[in-house]
Amino acid sequence: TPRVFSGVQPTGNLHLGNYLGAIRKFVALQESHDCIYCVVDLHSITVQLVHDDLRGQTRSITAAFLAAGIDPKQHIVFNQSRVPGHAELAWVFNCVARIGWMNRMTQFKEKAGKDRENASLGLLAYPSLMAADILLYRATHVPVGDDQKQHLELTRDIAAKFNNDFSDKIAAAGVGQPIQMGDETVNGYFPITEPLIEGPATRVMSLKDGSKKMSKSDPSDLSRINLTDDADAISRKIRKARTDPDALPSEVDGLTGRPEADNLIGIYAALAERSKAEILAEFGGRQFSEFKPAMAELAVEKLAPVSGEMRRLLAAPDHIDAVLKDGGERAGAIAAATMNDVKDIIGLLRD
Ligand code: AQP
Repeated sequence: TPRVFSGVQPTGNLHLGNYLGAIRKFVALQESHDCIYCVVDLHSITVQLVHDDLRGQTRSITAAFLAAGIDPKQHIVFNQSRVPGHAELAWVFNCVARIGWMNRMTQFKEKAGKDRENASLGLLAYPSLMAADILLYRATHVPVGDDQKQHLELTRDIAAKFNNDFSDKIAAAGVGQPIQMGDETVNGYFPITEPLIEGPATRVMSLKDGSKKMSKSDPSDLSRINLTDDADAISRKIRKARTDPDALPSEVDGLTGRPEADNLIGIYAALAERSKAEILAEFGGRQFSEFKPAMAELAVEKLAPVSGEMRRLLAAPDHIDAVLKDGGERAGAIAAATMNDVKDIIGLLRD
């Protein structure tokens, strides 16, 4: 079975972008794939080192996974820091990757801001840890939002360079496997991971600015719908969402140059699990004042069961903790086997 890996950082409230761009896809992939879903707590200290309640945030993301419908028995749910292989393999990848590759990452440039010299070394190396998360399980597919595309390309570059630089060692250690690289099949160790970035909500934009992605770190809470918002908050935020003065177009082409309209229609389509064209066939010609209440009703209908179940799970977090412990043990067994192979390939002495 193809293996899926993906992660979410425990840095603040989950929003509709995280849900539609990532978590809901995680749920769908369970049917056809062997899935590993991780709360990437080590990533969460790259921007802000000290957190008030990192444990609580970690449990909250786990609750969202479970409430959305991820089955932790059939698949694996755990928090990253439980499995030492993530940090260990990231070190190896720090030595595989080149500084220039990291300097080119747009997320680093955005998050480091103007004072780059003062960003943490961890923030620069973030993509290397992300590559380790994925390749520790030799995952073949990674469902993510569009913002992570560049990091996944880097993961592919790291896997390819490792396979290439160590090709003789991989063969000598007897741990190679056929790896598809474009049209070619080579003997390598790490797969060249395929990103799964598809559907109408790969990049949900801010409700206040159609040119910025919806983000946990946006200072304005009105810019995003949080998974834990109640019906009133959801309706208020949608009512206040920025729009242009025109009526909705009847066809998708009519959304060109109207980023806010495009975003709201995309969100509606994703929530309804229908295409943008179908939504516009229904709402074309109508004003936002008619569309917004319908959108709010749909958002509440889809999100309320998830947030209700999250609250229930978080009220007595023993179950969450047990899921993470069990998931950590099962992930740890896969990771340990990979690390043994990697040590053998590199030539690090072990028992
Ligand atoms: N706006 C978005 N639209 C679609 N998908 C999104 N994702 C994030 N924002 C959007 C996807 O959610 C997953 C988890 O993200 P993360 O928490 O690991 O990292 P992030 O991308 O840094 O999330 P945020 O909310 O935007 O936080 P900040 O404000 O820190 O940048 C990923 O698959 C991501 O693609």
